[in-house]
Amino acid sequence: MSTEPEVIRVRSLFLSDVHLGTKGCQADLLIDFLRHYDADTVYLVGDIVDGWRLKSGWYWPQNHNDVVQKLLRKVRKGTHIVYVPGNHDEFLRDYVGSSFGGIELVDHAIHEGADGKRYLVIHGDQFDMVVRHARWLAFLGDWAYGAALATNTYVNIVRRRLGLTYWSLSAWAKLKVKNAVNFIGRFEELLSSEAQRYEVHGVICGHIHHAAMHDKFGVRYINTGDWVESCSAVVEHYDGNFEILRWTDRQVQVSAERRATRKRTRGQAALPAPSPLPPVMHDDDGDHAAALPVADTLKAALGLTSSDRPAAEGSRSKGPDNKRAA
Ligand SMILES: [Mn+2]
Repeated sequence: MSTEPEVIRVRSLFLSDVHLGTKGCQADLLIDFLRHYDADTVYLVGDIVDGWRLKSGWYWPQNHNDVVQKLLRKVRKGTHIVYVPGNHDEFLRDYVGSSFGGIELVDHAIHEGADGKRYLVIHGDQFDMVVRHARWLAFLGDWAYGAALATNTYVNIVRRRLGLTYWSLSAWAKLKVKNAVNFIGRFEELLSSEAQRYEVHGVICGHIHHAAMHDKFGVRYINTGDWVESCSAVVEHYDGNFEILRWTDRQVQVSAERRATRKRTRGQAALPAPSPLPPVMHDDDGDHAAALPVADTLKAALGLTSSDRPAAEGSRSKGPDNKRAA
């Protein structure tokens, strides 16, 4: 097909904070990105599906489903996909050690780069509480640090039970604009020290929706950004170099290239128009494997299945001679 983009193959691809299931998710841009990039290994670094939001109101448009199908298709074509759940998709933390459609769910991962350097791959929400109270914790020492990490998880379990949304560090930091830079710095420093604790060369994370790559804190710090605002991803090329890609920038370039291609194609001798094909699912890549029922699986994992199912038909309980108490 003439409109098929030239695919750039990379060694690894890191994505986080896609927030499927929310209106803010830039699913179309992500689908376009996934058409342009293929990788040996894809790491999904948390908050890919927003379980918190889905639980309070089901929102699952076709293009969100397409993102998942696109990833599953990559698995079928040989890509190794590793999913490290974050706080918004923490319901998947119950499934760590298993896999979904070939996507491997893990608590955290150690990525070995082309140059042999090792990186801790973790979402990063585990450090919210520590970032918030960094000064106190530094004063109180290791014990308090450990306690804060535990409290972070506990507070959010309680909030979830109460039906409250996850307390979001990034949203909170944004509200306190003056301090946002400080919070980002603290987060980066903490994640870097976590990498040192693991005795690896760096950390690859997400969570704060702020793509970055530097060595300010003694190890390499890489944040993949998000697909709500910045539409960024991190790739590792075959030479071991990492690169942050911002698809909102690239998108402009890509659509210009596409327009140019279309113009060139139009200039060629017109061929008789082929008869239209019947629509085949929503996968335009000629892969006709049965689509996995992603929405049903998500509902089941979120515990939404039973309440959403209509009552069984043909039930006698509605019959007039049924005298059982309700
Ligand atoms: Mn997060």
